[in-house]
Amino acid sequence: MIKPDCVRNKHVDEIRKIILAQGFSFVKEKDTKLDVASAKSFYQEHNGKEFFPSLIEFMTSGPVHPMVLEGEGAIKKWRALMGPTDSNKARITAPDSIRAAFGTDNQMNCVHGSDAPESAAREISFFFGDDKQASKQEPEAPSKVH
Ligand code: DGI
Repeated sequence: MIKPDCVRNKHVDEIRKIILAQGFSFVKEKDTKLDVASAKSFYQEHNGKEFFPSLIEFMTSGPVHPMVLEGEGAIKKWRALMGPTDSNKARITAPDSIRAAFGTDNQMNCVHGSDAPESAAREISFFFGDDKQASKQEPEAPSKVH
């Protein structure tokens, strides 16, 4: 997911190009905005932490661009491409990462990535579960009338 800071700063196209150049393909993507309840649900594992209120405020401050990426070892590969959580640390330890290039600090860090297949499944369903295209069933063949 491209977060509100990077959507606001118009980095979506540039980040999409980086993603494609790394060999990922896009399965789904959309522009949307998180409301407070959705953001709290998305980041439920951080509920109760000292930074949680400001994280929710940031994540609801503008549109986000969730994407479903496909590729060999996609979860690990995307997390490496994102870089570490803190963009300032990323600039030192992972200078070629997206957070190093476009992030500001440990909150406004431009991108999110699922950290395991289970969270990827949950997060894909969170953003795209009501996607008509995704849940579209082949229409049943009409039964023949003899
Ligand atoms: O998987 P990550 O996004 O790299 O990191 P995470 O799952 O530990 O944390 C989720 C988000 O929460 C992270 O992208 C930014 C925010 N966050 C994490 N640690 C801190 C934080 N925000 C602030 N302000 N301070 C923190 O220490």
